[in-house]
Amino acid sequence: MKLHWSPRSPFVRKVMIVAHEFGLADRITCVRSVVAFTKPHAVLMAENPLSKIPTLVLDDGTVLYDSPVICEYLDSLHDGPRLHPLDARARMAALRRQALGDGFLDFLLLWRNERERARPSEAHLAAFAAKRKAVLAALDREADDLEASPFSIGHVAVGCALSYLDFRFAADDWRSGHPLAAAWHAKFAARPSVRATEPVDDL
Ligand SMILES: N[C@@H](CCC(=O)N[C@@H](CS)C(=O)NCC(=O)O)C(=O)O
Repeated sequence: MKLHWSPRSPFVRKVMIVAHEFGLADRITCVRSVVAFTKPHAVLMAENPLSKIPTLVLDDGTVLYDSPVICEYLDSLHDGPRLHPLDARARMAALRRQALGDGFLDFLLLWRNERERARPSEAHLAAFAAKRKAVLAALDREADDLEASPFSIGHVAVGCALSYLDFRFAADDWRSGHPLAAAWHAKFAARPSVRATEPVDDL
């Protein structure tokens, strides 16, 4: 399998964490693909017209995107405990948490782009800050339940989003005021699959 990949992308990291959890990383050939909102990637777009990573190309040429789809595919390739539970209630909790983590990442990426513009929009920056506050408060409330429930795709997404704060918003002291989320994240960060996929600013 070929993965359009970057060591900086939190969405790619979700995929690689799933791969490492189940011993699938060796089956994936990572191709460094440099993407940016403002620079559509012509080669990548031949496989994913959205010009986004992660994009996975299977050996038979089938193309899969985005990260939820790729993660669910990888989760079908092993006999271990599923990251996408079959039980309806547990599955909805896992998928909602994935939506929360992915949605958090979506606006963190937009925030990063906005603050790098010559004249950032104050309204956008204020909206991102309000959402950050609400998401972190929600995660702190959920932390005990995250800890108590089996590791799922929701844990992967939430963990990657919190780790992305450390990577790209290093001045954000998000742990203060959110001790339960911080404690949960410390355990997440210690997993071998998470340690094997630390982000690297390689360019
Ligand atoms: N919903 C997508 C989001 C992927 C995404 O936004 N990836 C970023 C890199 S971290 C990207 O490709 N950005 C390039 C662009 O938006 O043009 C997923 O879950 O895979």
